[in-house]
Amino acid sequence: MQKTLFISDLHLTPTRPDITDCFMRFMQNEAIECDALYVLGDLFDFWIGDDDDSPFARQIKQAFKHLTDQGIPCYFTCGNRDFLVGKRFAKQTGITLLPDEHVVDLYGRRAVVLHGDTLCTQDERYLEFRAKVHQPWLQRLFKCLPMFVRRKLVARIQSDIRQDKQQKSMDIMDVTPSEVVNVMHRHQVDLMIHGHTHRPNIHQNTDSSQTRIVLGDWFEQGSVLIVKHNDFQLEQREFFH
Ligand code: LP5
Ligand code: MN
Repeated sequence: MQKTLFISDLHLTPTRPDITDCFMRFMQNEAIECDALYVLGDLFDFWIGDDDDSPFARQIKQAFKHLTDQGIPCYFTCGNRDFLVGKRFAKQTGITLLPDEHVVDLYGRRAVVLHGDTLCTQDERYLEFRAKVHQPWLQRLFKCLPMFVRRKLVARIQSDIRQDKQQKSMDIMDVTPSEVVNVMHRHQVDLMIHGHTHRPNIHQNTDSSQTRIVLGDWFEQGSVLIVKHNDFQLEQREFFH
């Protein structure tokens, strides 16, 4: 049976081996049988650079390499937590890096795929922050720092901005409907697939016949979108403790 799989928002980290185990099982048993795997951002809790050669980083890279070696194409869109995944990671794993917005053909139906953070246009403070950390010169500078300094800096910034996020309303952190329409219109598609908001759902707009599929996060269970011909299923995968 032909199927394409989509995942996002795993937030993999060495401190959550239950998530990593579920991901490894998914890669070995499920992804190995699909036509293509799309990872739509936030695979990692934070990615500090492609030169991360820790056992944890190696384990994840190896899982992708195994898949792509078997001829399964893997596509990767960067999220707001792993925007430093780059060419070296792609080369080491065999994945294909996608731009922020990308159109895919899913068994004859075209869909725009993206992480989803850029759809939240009301979250102005986040978009300002995003513009800052996406500056190439700043990224180059960050990658020159020793690993332990990068880790410390990230932990520091994460704890500094946690309060800022807690003060935001749920509405501000959801997608802006008009931006969803804009992006679909720009790409001339009636289907959008994204993650980021952690609000898994299949939104069907009956007026415009547009569909927006939101992937789920991997905090308490795994979450996978399975696409077959004209069929979309959001499924969960259990964690074992
Ligand atoms: O990921 P999630 O769902 O928790 O929250 C996101 C937005 N938050 C982020 C931050 C990341 O999670 C963690 C980033 C670690 C920083 C590492 C920087 C290393 C430097 C690299 C340099 C190349 O993306 C959150 C959104 C939420 O999604 C929903 O959409 O609201 O956004 C924020 O909380 C951001 C704050 O609002 C911004 C606060 C401004 C603070 C300014 C600090 C300046 C730091 C400059 C960096 C050098
Ligand atoms: Mn995100």
